[in-house]
Amino acid sequence: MGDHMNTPTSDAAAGFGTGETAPSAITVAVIGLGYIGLPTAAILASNGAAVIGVDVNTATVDAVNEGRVPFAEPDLGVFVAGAVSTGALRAQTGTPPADAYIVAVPTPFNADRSADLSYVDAAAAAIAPQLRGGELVILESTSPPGTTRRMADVILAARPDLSLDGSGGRPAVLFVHCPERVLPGRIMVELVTNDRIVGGLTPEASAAAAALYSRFCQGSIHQTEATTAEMAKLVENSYRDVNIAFANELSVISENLGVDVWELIELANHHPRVNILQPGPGVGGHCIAVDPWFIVAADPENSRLIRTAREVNDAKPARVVASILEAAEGSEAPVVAALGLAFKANVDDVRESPAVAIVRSLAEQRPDIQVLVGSPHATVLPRELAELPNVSIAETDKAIAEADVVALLVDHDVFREIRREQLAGKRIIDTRGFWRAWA
Ligand code: SAJ
Repeated sequence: MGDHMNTPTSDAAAGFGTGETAPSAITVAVIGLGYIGLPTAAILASNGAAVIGVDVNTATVDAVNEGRVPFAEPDLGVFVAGAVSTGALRAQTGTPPADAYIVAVPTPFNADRSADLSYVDAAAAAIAPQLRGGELVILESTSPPGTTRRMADVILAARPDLSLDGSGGRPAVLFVHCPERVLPGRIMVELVTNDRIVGGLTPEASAAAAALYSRFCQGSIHQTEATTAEMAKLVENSYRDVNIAFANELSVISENLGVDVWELIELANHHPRVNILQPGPGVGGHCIAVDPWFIVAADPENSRLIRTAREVNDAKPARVVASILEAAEGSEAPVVAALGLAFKANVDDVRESPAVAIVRSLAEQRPDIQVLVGSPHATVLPRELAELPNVSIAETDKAIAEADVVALLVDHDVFREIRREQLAGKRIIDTRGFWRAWA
């Protein structure tokens, strides 16, 4: 492991860019034009590569070919429109021949929380017939340990005339894992400024991938082997999950002891080696709430802390629902204002959002409770909530005015405008410590 850390760019990298000279012409196929694939395709196309974006969704392909972006991400539209207009970027549904392939397809989890690798397998099967030898095949999708090797196995099983390392006189294909760590909302900036990890199945593969990314990445590019690179991404998000779970566990213990958890954490954090994160209504999003399970699945017996952290964070929404129900006791036909639906502050993304889970559970358990959702970023309810008759969306001030119980679920900045008088006489469930100064 790590035996070829920081190896200098070798001859194998020739053609993939970097060095003192200007990057040579290269064709890159980016498979999967989602939140990661499309920005990567656009930035490569803006840095001298001829890029072909590949997606199964014809609406996505059409949008890109018209220079449009099918989802919201600052600055991405400018890059895509520019690259399409110069001919550096185009999209299609079929996988073409190319010098390098970047696979950025979804890796969701199955009902048993094992990873669903069917999209990776499909991408590998489509790449295999196009290879001649010498190409880079890069997996960017967040993946369980061993997935890069699995992708290589799928491809080399279909192409026994090729190899990993040129053995037996068969041309080599360069397989690499290169995890993305960009923050949605800042993708076009962080693609350029973040450090990257490239983990090849061979040192030559790592060096070639480092050369390709150096076309646009201004951060350090760290070379390692594939499983370490796969684990690095999972470990970063698990580290955060475990630390948030510690804060969430403290919030439950503190409530039982009658202690203000935010004051407790603030005081403990005065210690020079203590830095506790903030408790909340649970952990959401499509990364931190998902990735730790890939580690648990890889070694269930030895990942007790990581699994328990997930369970602690996943248990938090039910705890919030119980607190809201307790606060609603005694009101006839109670009205609850639920403030915020997103998975975190100041974004509109509701994927795996604990706030959505809380509203849904509350409304399903108690049809007699009216839930008014005050959500600055949403004008319609997400699908999970839309069919519930006792949930509706309302302007925030109106929701508060009509409520018996006000539950703050997301710490959006706009909620700072809520005045103390508006909350007078209301029972408050403040999952983010937003109003603790008023307590
Ligand atoms: N949260 C808390 N308390 C905290 C911090 C966060 O309850 O003190 C909650 C948030 O409200 C949210 C969840 O955790 O529900 C996750 O939010 P986040 O801001 O911690 O992370 P994400 O999911 O937006 O992005 C993460 C980032 N990873 C790390 O910080 C290690 C990002 O760099 C990754 O690129 C991204 O996951 C990803 O794509 O994997």
